[in-house]
Amino acid sequence: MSPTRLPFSEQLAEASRFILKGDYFLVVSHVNPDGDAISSTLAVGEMLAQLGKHYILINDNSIPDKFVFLMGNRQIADYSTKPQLQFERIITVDCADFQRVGSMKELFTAGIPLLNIDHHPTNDYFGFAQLIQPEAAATVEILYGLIQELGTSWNQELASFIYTGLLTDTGGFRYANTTSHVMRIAAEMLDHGAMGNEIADRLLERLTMPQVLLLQKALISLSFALHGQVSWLSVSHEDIGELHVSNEDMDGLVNYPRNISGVEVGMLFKETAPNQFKVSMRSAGKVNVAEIAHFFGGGGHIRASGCTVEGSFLDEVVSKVLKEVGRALL
Ligand SMILES: [Mn+2]
Repeated sequence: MSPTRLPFSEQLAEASRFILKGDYFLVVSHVNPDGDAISSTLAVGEMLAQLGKHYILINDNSIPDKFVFLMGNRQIADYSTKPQLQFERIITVDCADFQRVGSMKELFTAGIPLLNIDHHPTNDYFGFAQLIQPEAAATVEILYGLIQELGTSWNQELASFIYTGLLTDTGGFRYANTTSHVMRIAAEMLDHGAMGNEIADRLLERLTMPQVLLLQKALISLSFALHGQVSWLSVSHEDIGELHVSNEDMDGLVNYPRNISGVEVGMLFKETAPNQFKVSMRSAGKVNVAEIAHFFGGGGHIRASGCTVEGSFLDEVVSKVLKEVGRALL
């Protein structure tokens, strides 16, 4: 596991050699793709296109409707439709470990050259070559460096991809990862024609009706523990099914407990299947929630992480997680 990390400039040089040497690429990101995953996939596709390479962009899931406007005439194939694949190299983006690609991991046969581009501090350095910078706010911030390294040129679409990943992984340029470097790149992307206001409106402001109806139900479950330092919401498997909510419909829910003053750890318990709960955790700063998620076999960042916990009912899962959160708050 823990790797000798090359200086970023050497990683960039190695990554560009990896790309220049190959001809047929498969570009993949993680299950339930978010703005950074989708934008990174599309940005790598644009780089490969400019370099005259053959490539297929693919995800284990279909792309959520709200991101479709970004794609233009590009496609990200849905692996479940069993598309025709011809490739000799794989590039993964925004995946902390190879399990994150979902069922596509069956394509990761021994010996296939794989370049792992990611910003998660929990990245396990899988693959043949790595371009990993845990200080980066988003995988697209790393791709900005790679684009400079390869000398591919900017256009409105490529700029919009980079801008989108920065915007979504920084919560709209608000989280602690919003560095001056992030803002400088974002400004440069606006100069290259990124449609900043449209991207923010579509990805941060707009709500779907199922999303608001689910919020209405979820708020009834609002709970507190440890003298108000921990708060959470839960959604049942039944509600998810009845309201036909998608994963991205549930994205912002964890922010309600997180944003309450005095709360150090905000959580969302989603019953994704009977007896299986996906837990999203957000920290106000005192607690490293990546460590807690890791304890349960998940991962993520210091202030934002997730894991899946089994249990026959919600209270059982909540008490398992609360025990670890309580320990971290000591
Ligand atoms: Mn990311």
